[in-house]
Amino acid sequence: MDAVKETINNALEALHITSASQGSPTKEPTEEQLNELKAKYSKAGQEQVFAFYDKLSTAEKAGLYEQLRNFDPKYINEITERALHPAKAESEESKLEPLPENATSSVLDSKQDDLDKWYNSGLELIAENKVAVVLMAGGQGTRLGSSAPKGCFDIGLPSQKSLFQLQGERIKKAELLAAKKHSKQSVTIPWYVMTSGPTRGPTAKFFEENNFFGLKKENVVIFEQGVLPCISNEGKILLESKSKVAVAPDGNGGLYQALIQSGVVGDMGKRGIKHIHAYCVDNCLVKVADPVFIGFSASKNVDIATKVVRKRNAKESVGLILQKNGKPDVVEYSEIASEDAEAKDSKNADLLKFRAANIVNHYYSYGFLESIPEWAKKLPHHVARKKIPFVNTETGETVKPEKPNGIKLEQFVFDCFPFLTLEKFACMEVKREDEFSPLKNARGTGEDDPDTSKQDIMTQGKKWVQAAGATVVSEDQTSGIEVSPLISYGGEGLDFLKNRTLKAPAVIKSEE
Ligand code: UD2
Repeated sequence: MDAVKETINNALEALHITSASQGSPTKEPTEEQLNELKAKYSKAGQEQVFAFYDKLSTAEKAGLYEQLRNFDPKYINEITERALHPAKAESEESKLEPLPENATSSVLDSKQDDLDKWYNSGLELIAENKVAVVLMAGGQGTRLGSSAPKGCFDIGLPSQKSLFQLQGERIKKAELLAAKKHSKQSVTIPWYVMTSGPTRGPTAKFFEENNFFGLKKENVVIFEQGVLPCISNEGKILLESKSKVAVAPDGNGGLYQALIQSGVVGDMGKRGIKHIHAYCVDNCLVKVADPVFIGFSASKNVDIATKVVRKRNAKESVGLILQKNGKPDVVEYSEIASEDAEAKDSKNADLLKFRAANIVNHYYSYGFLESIPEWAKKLPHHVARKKIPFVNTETGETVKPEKPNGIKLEQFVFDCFPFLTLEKFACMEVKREDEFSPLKNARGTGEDDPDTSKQDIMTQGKKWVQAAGATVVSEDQTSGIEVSPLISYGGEGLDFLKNRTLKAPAVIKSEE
């Protein structure tokens, strides 16, 4: 049986798909190992996790031991304490300020030749195989109500393409544009896909079934972020069953540890990667490996750059990029004080003072990712109060709570921004209708849902083909044109449509 398992694991390994837990452990710990672990948990006041241990089967004992061995209960207590009672830095009440003008650039009012310069230098860096992409796809998409990973979601395009497919094809097109411009045989933009426990299997399967969306499978690396135990309101680690700790993904800030522990940063180093684009899976308009953004960030010689759009209104659920104590920072929508969210620009009362909306669209220098081990442990944890099903360790019964009974600890990907000085940070404002349409809510919500995602893609494609000289006719104004990313990355290369009349809705998937 082990030989077969070995063969399967080797095959998965070769496909860059290693199961996080290489099959569940079947070996029970020795008496000494068990007692050592029990002592560690008792010392941290977390001995309740062993409440049912003696009555478990051998496999269950091995599984629980293996899971508990991977946590440090003392560290869990520390981060819980810090998350629940953040240390009030002496200048905690310090004012939040928008970023200074010189830390930001806006595509909205950049000169065309700047945009062209950034585009061309970005394409050159891609052609030199120095650019990689990291996709954060560990979120569980609870608000969307779909059980599958968000990237698998079909937003209803005529092509029925998923978000993963759109993104994979944009990578392919960026490679082709760079190769053509620089007369290269082939160019590679490696795609590192971060998943979490719940999304790993289905994501790996979806990529396999779709043949990596036309990319070479050795250039698509699926890796997994860490998990953290769920904690009761009394600070106790919760059990999901008698033999399993309740855990949750450690937030998109878990990206940094995962990049190191999964060997992704090492792999980037081997490939000579210097510039990394990291983005959020649910934005159907995302410009993956955007040459303009890469060129802009490289030209500023920064460690981190972030794309923002203008905040829709004071209530929009987006983080706000700003400065705090002279450092770049982001205040999440779940943590912003309403007076800050509502504050108006001192020079223009029609504008929000804090309007640089975070869209989880970041650039990193390779050097910065190499420095992760120096600061990853300093990344704070945030508290999400949740209803967490658990086993009562006194009675042994499973409880499905009616109201939040505990917390999930998560890290935010932008919490490392304050580790930089403003000189090593840049911010690029882009047009919302060109680059941001998040899929957050279930169909029918009317905002940030599958229909708004589909509409934004079709409207963009219609704008592109009209700009190329085509005429679009349609029964109703809202129907648009889907342009395959393999035909056009950002609206370029559509001259073949000049003087053509297109009946919307339609898909442009070839150049005939
Ligand atoms: C995120 C941003 C918020 C704003 C908004 C815009 C963070 C912390 N918050 O809020 O500021 O930009 O998006 O749409 O970035 N993810 C993981 N692992 C996890 C949790 C999330 O990979 O454990 C990924 C998730 O798959 C997605 C991205 O991180 O690609 C953002 O996650 P979300 O959609 O849950 O974040 P949201 O909408 O609360």
